[in-house]
Amino acid sequence: MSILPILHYPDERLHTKAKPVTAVDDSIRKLVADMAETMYAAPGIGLAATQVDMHLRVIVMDISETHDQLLTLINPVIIKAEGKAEREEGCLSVPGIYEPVTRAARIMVKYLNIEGKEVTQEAEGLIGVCIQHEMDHLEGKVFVEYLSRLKQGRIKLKMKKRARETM
Ligand code: K2U
Ligand code: ZN
Repeated sequence: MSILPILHYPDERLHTKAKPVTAVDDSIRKLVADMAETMYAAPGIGLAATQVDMHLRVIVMDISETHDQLLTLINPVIIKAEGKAEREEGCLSVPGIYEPVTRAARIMVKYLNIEGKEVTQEAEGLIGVCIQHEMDHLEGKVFVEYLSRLKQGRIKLKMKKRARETM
């Protein structure tokens, strides 16, 4: 397994729309293993393939306290979304920035698991927010795009300054 580099906003590659997985094969299982190692090392509770410059519809998540409950979502589709809920969000691609985002309070999501089996499950709270956040990444959307233009501009400048300082 490998720890993969995570793209940082405003890297244009974060705005790539991910393509569906056509077969849950060894290459996908290797990608999932590398994404999981990368997520745990960050540390984070979710990671989309887009963030490691792999533009396939794959998400890994683990919101457990013990960091041993990995959830893999392949070709996820939200089939129902209800209510509204605001929550402060962060993002491994926008380190150090935390801002409130309003999303659906409850969702029903259909996806393929790591065995290639179709699963449909309801999600709310932190897992619901994380799934919506990660699925945005697969669409090429970063959570700061829900903020005002002014805030987005300030964050972009801050991230570009930080990138220059670490060169
Ligand atoms: O996409 C990512 O960068 C992963 C996020 C997942 C996430 C974002 C917002 C809300 C929940 C999950 C990272 O894990 S950000 C780190 C983090 C950790 C705990 C709670 C919230 C954010
Ligand atoms: Zn993110």
